[in-house]
Amino acid sequence: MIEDALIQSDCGLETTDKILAKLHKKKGEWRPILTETLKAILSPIELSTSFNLIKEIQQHPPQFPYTILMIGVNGAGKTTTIGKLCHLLHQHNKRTLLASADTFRAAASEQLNEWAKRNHADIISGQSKDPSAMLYTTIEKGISQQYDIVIADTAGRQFNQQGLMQELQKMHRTAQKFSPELPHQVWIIIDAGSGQNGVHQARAFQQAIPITGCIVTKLDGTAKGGMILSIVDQLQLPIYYLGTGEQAEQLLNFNVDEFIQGFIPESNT
Ligand SMILES: Nc1nc2c(ncn2[C@@H]2O[C@H](COP(=O)(O)OP(=O)(O)OP(=O)(O)O)[C@@H](O)[C@H]2O)c(=O)[nH]1
Ligand SMILES: [Mg+2]
Repeated sequence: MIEDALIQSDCGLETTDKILAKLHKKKGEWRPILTETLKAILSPIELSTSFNLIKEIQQHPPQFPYTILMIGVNGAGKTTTIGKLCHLLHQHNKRTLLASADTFRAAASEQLNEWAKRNHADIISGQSKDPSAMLYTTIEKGISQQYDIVIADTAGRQFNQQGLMQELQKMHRTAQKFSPELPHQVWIIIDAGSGQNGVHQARAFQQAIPITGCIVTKLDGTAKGGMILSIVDQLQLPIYYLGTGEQAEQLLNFNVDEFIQGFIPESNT
């Protein structure tokens, strides 16, 4: 029964087997054992529970703006999540500069511009068709005008589109031209509804570009979020934020204990 529940929650076969093996080894009430097992799986990313973007910005050396690349497949929620981050940053009086490096569609820039305007972020858009050139110009301005943070929106792409994956590598190299520390973060955005496919996406993107963390969106839908367990179990990627709706405030910090509490059913049915 637990096996069905785990698979239905998108834990995936491998991670489900691992959890079941631990449950079978130990005797006693299943609930505390399951809690302990999930805690052990999530232990490599325990620190992401205390991740605080505002503190990170304050603590990193000020010569460069804190720089984040947002990547992922089409429609995962990259642009929306950037909008939510702009909201958070503005609340903490941080000056944000966005790079609209999704140069594929005019509508992509408009959407990001809209989020920027509503949340008092500045944006560079439309100056070049080359995403790397856009990123370069943005970081350059970020440095000269002493922005706290630069966030780059990228076009959605499928991981088998080699040319587009190389474009991400080029963007990464472009950021590194300023300093080997840049970009400070490369975050992959994953739709919770994509289930185990989300884990494949993260693995494939990870092979192209050094991902530093993950944001899982659309947890307000029917998805149970078990894929978070497999992302951590199989890829050891930290989860930094969860998206729980389309509004600016609907972004939660990831918290291991809260996640486990929400994941384990209240009663043994
Ligand atoms: N319910 C819900 N919808 C979300 C969430 N995050 C994003 N969305 C919606 O998902 C859709 C796609 O979001 P975008 O932010 O445009 O996704 P994207 O990754 O930028 O898409 P592309 O640029 O086309 O690759 C939009 O309708 C968003 O409103 C979330 O946490 N919950
Ligand atoms: Mg987008």
